[in-house]
Amino acid sequence: MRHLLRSTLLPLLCAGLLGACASAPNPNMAPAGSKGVYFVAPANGATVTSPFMVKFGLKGMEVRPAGEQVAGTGHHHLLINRESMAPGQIIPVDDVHIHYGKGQTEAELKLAPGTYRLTMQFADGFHLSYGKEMSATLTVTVK
Ligand SMILES: [Cu+2]
Repeated sequence: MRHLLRSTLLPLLCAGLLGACASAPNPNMAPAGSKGVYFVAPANGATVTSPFMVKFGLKGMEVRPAGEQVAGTGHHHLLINRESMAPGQIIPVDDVHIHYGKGQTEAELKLAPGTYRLTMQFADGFHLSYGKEMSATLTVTVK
């Protein structure tokens, strides 16, 4: 009986999970489209100890330090407990909008214990958002 449950329910469970992935893109995987961003680390739903490393993945565009607007390039941002920003919106500089304007592709993040929504947002050399298409959001718990 136990064996039967495992062999019949597991594929069903996986199919259900895949269905969920289709509606909400996996923030840890390069998107299917020609461009996008994704978290190399941490994993969505992970529990981490502060400080922890955040690693940024990028597809279809190039990282370049801030200061100049060059087509097809930009730098990473991390928005804490914020969703993606509309295309052309300037990303503020404050505690919950962190700029990686030197062109960093990874960074150490210090957060107080709690559960957070982290949004990667790619933006051009003048910090103007490339919009939802160039963002990824995950949940992480800091213990
Ligand atoms: Cu910026």
